[in-house]
Amino acid sequence: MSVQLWTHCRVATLAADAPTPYGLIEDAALVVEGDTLAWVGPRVELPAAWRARCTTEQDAGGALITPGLIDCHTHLVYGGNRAHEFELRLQGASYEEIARAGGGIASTVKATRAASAAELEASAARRVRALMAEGVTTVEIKSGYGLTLERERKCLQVARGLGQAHAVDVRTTFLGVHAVPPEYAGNTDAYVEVVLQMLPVLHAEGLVDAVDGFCERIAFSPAQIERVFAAARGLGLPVKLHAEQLSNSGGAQLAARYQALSCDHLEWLSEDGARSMAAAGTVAVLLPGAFYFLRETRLPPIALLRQHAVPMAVSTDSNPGSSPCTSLLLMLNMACTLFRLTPEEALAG
Ligand code: DI6
Ligand code: FE
Repeated sequence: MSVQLWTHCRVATLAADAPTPYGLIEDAALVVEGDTLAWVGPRVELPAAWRARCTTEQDAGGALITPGLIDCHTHLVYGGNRAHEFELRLQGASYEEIARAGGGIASTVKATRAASAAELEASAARRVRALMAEGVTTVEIKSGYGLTLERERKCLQVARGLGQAHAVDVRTTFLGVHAVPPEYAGNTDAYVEVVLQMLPVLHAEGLVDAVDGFCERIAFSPAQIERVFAAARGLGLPVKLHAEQLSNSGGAQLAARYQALSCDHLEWLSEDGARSMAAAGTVAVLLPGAFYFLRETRLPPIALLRQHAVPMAVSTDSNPGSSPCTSLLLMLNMACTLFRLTPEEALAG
């Protein structure tokens, strides 16, 4: 097996107990055995036994090496685009108004339903490759633009296929409760029943790593989300939630009661919500892209998250409506400029 020694690099280990910011090692060495990182540390401390086993030596050209980046919240499998809505918003329409008028997520549902699996795969592959070019090694991909069993399955299969076709780890999330599809307009509870039927089928097919929901007055109520969460946990699946993005509906407390992996967006998070997340170990996923593209003015309560030691993550929310973006590095930048995270918090996130 090949054993490679990499030198002439700085390494940000981000180790929690490191004595330096970023866990930075200035003159570092890495040993890569097969596809495993076998040793990392200051070059002068490389054990002679490891040095002797190295079959090749690589010059990293003075690069800064970080852990692989994780984009933990994307909706990157979809058809069409929403450029027209961007223009409408610039003319003064809000995201919520456009959604209520039948645009928004519903318009992407229409375009996604009309697209073939091959078309969805081709457009999503471009987005995945853009993320990978910036160092992303793990990407979470949600469904939620199909909203029938067959179409949600198609999108989740495309997502799984992207992980097989690219050198990236893909985690899939079933987001059946994303929007009420047109055929159930005015009958949200009946649609929730349909989602409850889809979940065990898609899970049995190995297509679901986690379950998400959109808890908002233009989407699903806490009571409706809770039904889906109870079913997910009953199947042993972890949950996460789009919570407190446009209003405070207590989604964070609900998610925490179901030991959610994360609550995402959180511009309207309350102190009680932050406390619940801290107690449950739920991560706060910050999405500066959506904040920026929707021209929001209310910031997520970063000080509150720090005060209660809620772990923070940063993600693209890559989607055609509220965050048409495939640059996680830009999101790290915006997490600092817009949300005032420190660069170290942003990179760790
Ligand atoms: N919140 C979001 O950020 C995305 N979904 C959601 O529930 C946006 C999806 C879209 O506008 O297409
Ligand atoms: Fe989202």
